[in-house]
Amino acid sequence: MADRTLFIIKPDAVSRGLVGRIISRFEERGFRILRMRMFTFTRDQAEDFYGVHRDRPFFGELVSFITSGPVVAAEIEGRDAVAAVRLMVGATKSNEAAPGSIRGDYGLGLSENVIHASDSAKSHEHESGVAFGRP
Ligand code: FUP
Repeated sequence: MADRTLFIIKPDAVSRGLVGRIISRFEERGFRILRMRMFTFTRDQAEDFYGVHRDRPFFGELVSFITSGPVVAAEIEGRDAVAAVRLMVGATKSNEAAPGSIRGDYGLGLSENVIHASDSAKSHEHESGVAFGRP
């Protein structure tokens, strides 16, 4: 199915100068960039973005990390976008992510895992509302 998803290049990857390389991977894989935005999450935006994790013990750390510097959000379109992009991103923990996946190739830790990608059409809708603003 051709569909859409969203990814966020996190502050660790932006500060390490990995933006171009990461975007290229998606372009080379045939995804089309629909819109892209560089910004820094406010605390309120981060708490909204990661709302599903609100009651988890790592929530505070997650919010401080994602607000710690600029991110690049992109909405992309292509075949099986949600599932294919999650596969390209790799496992949550960088040390468990397969070589060849983005986290497996660049990730340095659990918070510092380079990239976020929506895990469903519903989270894509919610997350792109936070990242790009709701109409
Ligand atoms: P993912 O979908 O792979 O980005 O992972 P999750 O949605 O489960 O987690 C979101 C973020 O929370 C991860 F990128 C890293 C962080 N996290 C922790 O810091 N500790 C945990 O135990 C699990 C996730």
